[in-house]
Amino acid sequence: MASAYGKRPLWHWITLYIIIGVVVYGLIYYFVLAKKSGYNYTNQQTPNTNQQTNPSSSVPVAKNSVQITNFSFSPATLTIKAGETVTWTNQDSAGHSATADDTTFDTGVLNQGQSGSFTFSKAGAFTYYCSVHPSMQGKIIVQ
Ligand SMILES: [Cu+2]
Repeated sequence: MASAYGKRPLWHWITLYIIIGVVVYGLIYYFVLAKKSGYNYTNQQTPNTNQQTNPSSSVPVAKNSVQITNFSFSPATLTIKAGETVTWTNQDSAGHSATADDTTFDTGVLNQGQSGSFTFSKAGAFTYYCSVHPSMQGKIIVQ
């Protein structure tokens, strides 16, 4: 009698624990998954907009730079807006300058790695050349 009473509650307890365990685990798993999928939706949208704004915001920084390489200005013609600054950087081992035909600006002779800048306040087309090598020519269009 005593052993029969002792075995039955044990099986009941084990069965109860398994059922409760499965139900509780299932509920927790369901809510965690539902929350995670909810976060994933916002997480997928936020990095996408960040990736779209980062490249476009880095473009204007390099927009108004002219590289002097292989005895030429690159780009040879640069279009900017009034009030913007153009920076010339000499990549050549030879010295170069960016000197305006109408003497509006002159960077002076730049050695390798050196830069010169000029801020264009007025609209117009400004042709320039290298004072060391006059055959090197470029153009800044200010809108
Ligand atoms: Cu030059």
